[in-house]
Amino acid sequence: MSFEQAYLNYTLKENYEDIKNIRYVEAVCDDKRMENSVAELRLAIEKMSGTKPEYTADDCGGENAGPVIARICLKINSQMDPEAYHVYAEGDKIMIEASDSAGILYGSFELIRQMQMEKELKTLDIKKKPDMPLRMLNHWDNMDGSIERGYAGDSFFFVNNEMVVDERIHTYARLLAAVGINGTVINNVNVKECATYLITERYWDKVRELSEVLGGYGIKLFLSLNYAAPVEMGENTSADPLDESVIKWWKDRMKKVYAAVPKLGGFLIKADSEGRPGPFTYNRTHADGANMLAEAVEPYGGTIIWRCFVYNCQQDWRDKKTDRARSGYDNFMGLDGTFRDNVILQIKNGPMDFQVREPIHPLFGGLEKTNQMLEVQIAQEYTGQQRHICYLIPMFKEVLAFRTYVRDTYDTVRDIVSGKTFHQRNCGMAAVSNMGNDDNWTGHDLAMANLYGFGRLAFEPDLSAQEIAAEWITVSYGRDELVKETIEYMLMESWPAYEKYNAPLGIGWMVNPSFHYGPNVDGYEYDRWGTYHRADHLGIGVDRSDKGTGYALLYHEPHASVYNNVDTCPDELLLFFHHVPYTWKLKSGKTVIQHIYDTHFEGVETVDEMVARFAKLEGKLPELVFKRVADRLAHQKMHSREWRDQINTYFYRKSGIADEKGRTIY
Ligand code: GCV
Repeated sequence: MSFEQAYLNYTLKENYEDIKNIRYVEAVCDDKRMENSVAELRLAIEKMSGTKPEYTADDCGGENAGPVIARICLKINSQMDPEAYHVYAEGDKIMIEASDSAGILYGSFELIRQMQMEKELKTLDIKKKPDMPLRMLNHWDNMDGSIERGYAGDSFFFVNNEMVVDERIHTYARLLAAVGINGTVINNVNVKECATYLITERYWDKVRELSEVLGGYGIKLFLSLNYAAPVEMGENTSADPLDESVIKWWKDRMKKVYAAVPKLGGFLIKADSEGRPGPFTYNRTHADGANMLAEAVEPYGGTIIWRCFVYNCQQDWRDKKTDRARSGYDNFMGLDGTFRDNVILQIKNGPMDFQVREPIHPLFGGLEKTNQMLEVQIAQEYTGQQRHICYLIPMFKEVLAFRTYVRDTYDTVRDIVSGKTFHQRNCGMAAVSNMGNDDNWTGHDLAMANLYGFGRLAFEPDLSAQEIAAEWITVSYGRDELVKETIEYMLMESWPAYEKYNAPLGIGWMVNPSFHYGPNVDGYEYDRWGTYHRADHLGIGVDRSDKGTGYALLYHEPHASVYNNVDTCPDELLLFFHHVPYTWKLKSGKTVIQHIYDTHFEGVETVDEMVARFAKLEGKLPELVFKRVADRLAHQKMHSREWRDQINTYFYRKSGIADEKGRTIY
């Protein structure tokens, strides 16, 4: 398989004078990240200016040879924060200063970005430090090469149960580092068969090699772990976290693993969820399980990232007292303060499962004494599977900006996962990856904006979604105004449009079973009775108020009261929190049923507008990119109509209420 360079595809910039005289990159290279920084700068400048600058092992001294930028100097400045950088012009040079080589690498990519955008170099003065300590990708790659919820081809880490470390992996590391991602989990949290053996001798050489390639780009390698590994490997009859023989098994195993792969960051664990084993089998808590593993990796500086996506997928959705939305909170809230310091709880952005609209997970603001990571999904499992455009950065911005009210100040989700609220360092943000071995990495070329955007946002959450979109368009496709305007429109309108023709007002799901693609109101496989939406001929929505499941009260005030009261609950979450008649008047002034009809027509109209605008970019984008995007847009146009017609018809038939605008509803 070939592969493209995405936003690292540097092209010659004929009219950009600022880089034409750069002749030297100066640095003292005493580690791989420093070497890679030099290599990246030389490569980028060569491609953009036509001349490759020389490397000199210099300490950035030398005479100031005049006002024209002639050299780039990389210098360690121990006064700065970890991974932070300062890029500034001084006489004839651009200085990149950082306290460590990771900061130098990020500063180098910052400078390259500025060059890609053809910014004036002589006035450059940019100081940045990453907001979130951990900025990670989670791959759900299986060792046979398939990817769970993968929509961009097969795995580039695994082929036929073997690990691959090749040129593509090298480019992968560069793509991640360029946007500030500093950790990655390469295998599926649903650890099956062979993947259990990643912690055995069979794979150590490759795991170590990979950890070194990634380490050279400031990225820590993590693995997903099978909680029941001692049993699955036939070396113990139990995985009870309080059993001495189990504790010893893990300590012995980790000693060997870290001796072979000293740079391993640690492990990600999904336990007691969707068929995965976990401590519940032994009547133990998740703290018992996580702490036992944390103790085993602690001597080696390892971290255990433990997922809070714990729920009973066999639950009877007809039972109005059980509520899947409560599950994460109910399982973990009582354990707050009992986890070791090298444990991080990883929490999905919402209480359900990456739906197009969900409230924020109530564990954010609930947990006060536990390290926390936010988990989002750029794979678009429920948001168009990289066949529909759905730029998710606006959604992530909303999640990060959400005030939890756990404190009077510094209480947003962003504050929590940046470590400001509770003064933590083991925290951050993870995204379920959207990459595969397709030539363009993400299937849909515009889905690359989600990968780029995730990294940029985790590093610099003050950037707006629009700024990130504009930046990505320029670094990927140049500075043509029509290209920028059109793609920015498409990206910025895509999540709102998708929400409009998808499940309405926060109710979620409505997808075909298993694949989770395409409309099917009663389809979700874990609710085989088709009752999760509680729709009948009179109304729709789940009562999660104090009269229902009580979920609304899991938030701090004022959210608890706002969500609990049907009159104050925001429209976009109304059906998540309340059961109302179809004739219920929204704050917008429309009835629920009319809102459903209108939004489904509007969403399709936006897609039509995207298609029309995109057609004008023919000849302005690389031919292959234009063709690939046009093909996917044609599918989205057809498929958004399928969504519109199925949802509108379902609710027309159920409610018997006609569209007041008299449009055809099949
Ligand atoms: C990796 C959803 C997906 C599963 C995924 C799970 C999870 O249920 O459909 O494929 O499993 O989330 O996040 O663990």
